[in-house]
Amino acid sequence: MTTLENPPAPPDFDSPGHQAKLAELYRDFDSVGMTPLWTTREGLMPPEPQPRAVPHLWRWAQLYPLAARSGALVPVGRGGERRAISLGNPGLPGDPYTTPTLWAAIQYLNPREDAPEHRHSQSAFRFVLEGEGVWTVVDGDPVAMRRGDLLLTPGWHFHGHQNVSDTPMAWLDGLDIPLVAETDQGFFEFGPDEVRTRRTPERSNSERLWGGPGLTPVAALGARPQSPLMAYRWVHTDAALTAQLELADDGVAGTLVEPGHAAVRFTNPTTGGDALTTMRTEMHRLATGTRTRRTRTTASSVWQVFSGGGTVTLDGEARTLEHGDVVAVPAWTEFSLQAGDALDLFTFSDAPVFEKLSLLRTEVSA
Ligand code: GTQ
Ligand code: FE2
Repeated sequence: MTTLENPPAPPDFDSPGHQAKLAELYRDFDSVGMTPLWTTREGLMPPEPQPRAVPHLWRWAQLYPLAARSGALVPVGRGGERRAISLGNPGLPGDPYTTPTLWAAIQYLNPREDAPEHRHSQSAFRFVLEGEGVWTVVDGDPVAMRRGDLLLTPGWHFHGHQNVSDTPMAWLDGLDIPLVAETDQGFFEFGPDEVRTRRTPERSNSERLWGGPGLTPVAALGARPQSPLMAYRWVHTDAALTAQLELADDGVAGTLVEPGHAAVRFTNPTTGGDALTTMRTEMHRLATGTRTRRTRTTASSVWQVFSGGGTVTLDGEARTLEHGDVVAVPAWTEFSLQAGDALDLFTFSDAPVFEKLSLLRTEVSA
């Protein structure tokens, strides 16, 4: 028995006998799949996020011609489902992921071409940099896709795309594919091989029901996690951004994010929260010459230049921005924008996920 007066002798940690026993312990841990925290903590619990994803910029001037080449060489049909080419982050080699949670891709449809219907648990949106002529049919509702529009395909809604025009069309797809894949949440189902309607109305049913300003159908009151509105039109987005800047110029307080910086978030009209549950979508406008504060956040994001040009600075490294360029911003990367002339950008991020989990942190510097 040990007593306070008679404690056991401490082991001699440096002795060859001790070292041999320790090596044997680690072998035995390993053979049953045990890993001691004391050898792994710094990788598992770093003092702050250390993303494998890196800041990266893709030039539209390179993306579009490559997508067009695939249009000439690769058919769209059952199986492959979409002519969509992901923008893979160089820090995540082997995975077609733009950030650890987000998929950004260029999708391309030839004139008179269809992409068949399917549905999946992954949520999706389309953002249209330029062009028109494609309708995306969401649960049977044809939704026109035109320049500056944001079109939603929330999880588990059937969707197919059809180009009814004589010109090709390309757009940016955003999905939560990496988040859903890495957490084993994915389900997928084929729909009809032929897109189920050839109608091409100006306005989708969803816009006719939900697209009035502040008007909720009484027959459909109540919060829904996903937005029932499938299209957010450029005419409204543009007007809202213009109004924010004009009102600020008129001395109205509280219209801008910061001086010269207008922004709108695309929201779910039944909750006021994000339009999609897993991705935040926003449009930003910087007045000529505006420089944003430097921020970093634990959300990862993707930005696309919609119009104008300027500079993005990521962890101190500045890159010029031109029409259509796409930028990946990993978690905790210091980020700022500078407008040359005026600069409009679309952005999406995984912020709603980490907000719900009380993990989201954001720091703003000067
Ligand atoms: O348009 O349905 O970029 O299912 C990736 C997966 C687009 C789509 C993508 C998809 C889609
Ligand atoms: Fe899809």
